Amino acid sequence: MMIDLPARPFAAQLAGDGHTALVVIDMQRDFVEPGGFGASLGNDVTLLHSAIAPIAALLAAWRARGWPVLHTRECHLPDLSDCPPAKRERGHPSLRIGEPGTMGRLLIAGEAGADIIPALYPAANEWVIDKPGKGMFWATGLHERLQAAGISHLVFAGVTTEVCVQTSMREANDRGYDCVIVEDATESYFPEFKRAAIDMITAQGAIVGWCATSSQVLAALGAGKNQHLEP
Ligand code: C5J
Repeated sequence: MMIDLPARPFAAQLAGDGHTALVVIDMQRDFVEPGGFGASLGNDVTLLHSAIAPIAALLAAWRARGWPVLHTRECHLPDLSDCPPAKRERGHPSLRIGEPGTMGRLLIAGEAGADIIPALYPAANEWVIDKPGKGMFWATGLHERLQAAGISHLVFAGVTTEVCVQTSMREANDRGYDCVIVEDATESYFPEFKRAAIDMITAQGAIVGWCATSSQVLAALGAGKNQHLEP
């Protein structure tokens, strides 16, 4: 069963019956809270906070239907063997990846800062994908897992729009997934980059995918209904 979704640049469809996963990118304390990696780069982390409530609403809708949810965390092994110099030595942060901050070592798996913020914490049955890159397919084995689960459509939320969300969505489109980004459920430290990223994704006839608001997605799903109980 397909579900019609009003979207930009034209109407999209989502696959029903659990074939559409909600993808929540990197809603980690290290990006969203003071003292983390995002702040070490000089960013105002409060700019990301408006995405939290829309993501929570999407999570509730997916959970009510029993549809698949996956969360990603950008993080590295404690010995940094999966963090190339091309990433670690980039820019002029006050602290680099792996150095100790107020929430533990920055972007290191298992540290408090690398975990998902409490408001959006994964449920026990949800997938949590630790990724060393910006894109969610690099070095994660995710494509094979999605294929095995019969997932064909992905709805994207999270941070930051033009970095890890956009990279993951482009990687997903190249692998054959139909993708929608949820405009109010994604944020950037740079509002103009968010706008530009969404424009690039949706330009040229949805060259990477579609864009919809969380209200449009929730309305299309008939939020709160459990599709398995009320087909
Ligand atoms: C960044 C991300 N901004 N999650 N990561 O480095 O977008």
